[in-house]
Amino acid sequence: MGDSLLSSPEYLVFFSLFTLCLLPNPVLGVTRHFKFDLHNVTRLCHTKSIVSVNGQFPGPRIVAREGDRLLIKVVNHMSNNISIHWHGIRQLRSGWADGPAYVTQCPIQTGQSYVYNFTIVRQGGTLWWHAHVSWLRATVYGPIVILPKLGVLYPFAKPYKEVPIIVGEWFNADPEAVISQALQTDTFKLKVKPGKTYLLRLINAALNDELLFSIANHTLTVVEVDALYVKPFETETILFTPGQTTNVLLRTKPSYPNATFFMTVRPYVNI
Ligand SMILES: *[C@@H]1O[C@H](CO)[C@@H](O)[C@H](O)[C@H]1NC(C)=O
Ligand SMILES: *[C@@H]1O[C@H](CO)[C@@H](O)[C@H](O)[C@H]1NC(C)=O
Ligand SMILES: *[C@@H]1O[C@H](CO)[C@@H](O)[C@H](O)[C@H]1NC(C)=O
Ligand SMILES: [Cu+2]
Repeated sequence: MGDSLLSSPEYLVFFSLFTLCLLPNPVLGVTRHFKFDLHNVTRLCHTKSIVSVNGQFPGPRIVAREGDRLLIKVVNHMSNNISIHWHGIRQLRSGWADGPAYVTQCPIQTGQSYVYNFTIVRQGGTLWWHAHVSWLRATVYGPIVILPKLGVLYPFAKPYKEVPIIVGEWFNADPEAVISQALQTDTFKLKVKPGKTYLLRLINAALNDELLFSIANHTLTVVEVDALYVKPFETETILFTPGQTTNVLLRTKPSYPNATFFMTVRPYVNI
């Protein structure tokens, strides 16, 4: 009689491809440990206290390679109950580490801790983490940088330097004011060398604003969106919505001594 389904070569090829795709490949991955201590801090000359991780705002940067396991111990020293969400991480078979309070876990109560345990599978680029309880997301967030596996190259030319840029909102007198800030600085200036390629890891951590990002007299090459590498394309302006991340290449001018170019971020306004 005819071949049975199981002995059909097409089926076998299909099946083995399928299993290859489904199994995460942690062979080269390592386990990375992080500790997040949640406290109140003051910032930007105001006595207003905000919640932060390890006293930093924006919070600490998580840097890992595709295939790595992350063990992140979050200790809550505040009066609020809290949980942390790893925005955009696929959480294959680790849904309980995703973080939304009352969805995948109870919030971490005052004085308690919780260890998030997950592996980064087939993702690369930039993501971010943030608090996932009420308004705390406004100040509790930071970047997740996912590098390729050891020995694997980016699917584009190696950049001269990498710069994470988190765009958030700061609520002082003007609640609509949007500030752009590099890690650990209040105003953001990027000093660059001529004729080099910089990889900008852009994160929109604003609560509500779609943002337009551009650099005067320069085009940007988009190489990754939401931790997936894309076919590179050029654009003068990036539009990214709250929660979105993107990696772009910035090629600096070959010779422009002492020139300054404005880097602008503004909310999209539809009048
Ligand atoms: C932190 O700041 C908030 C708001 O200002 C305040 O209610 C709280 O008591 C402070 N302390 C702790 C330990 O959370
Ligand atoms: C934190 O959670 C506990 C247990 O659900 C609850 O009793 C407490 O009121 C919560 N604290 C705050 C500040 O919401
Ligand atoms: C993390 O999860 C893996 C897979 O479920 C498990 O083998 C490991 O023991 C966990 N580690 C910790 C510290 O919970
Ligand atoms: Cu999110």
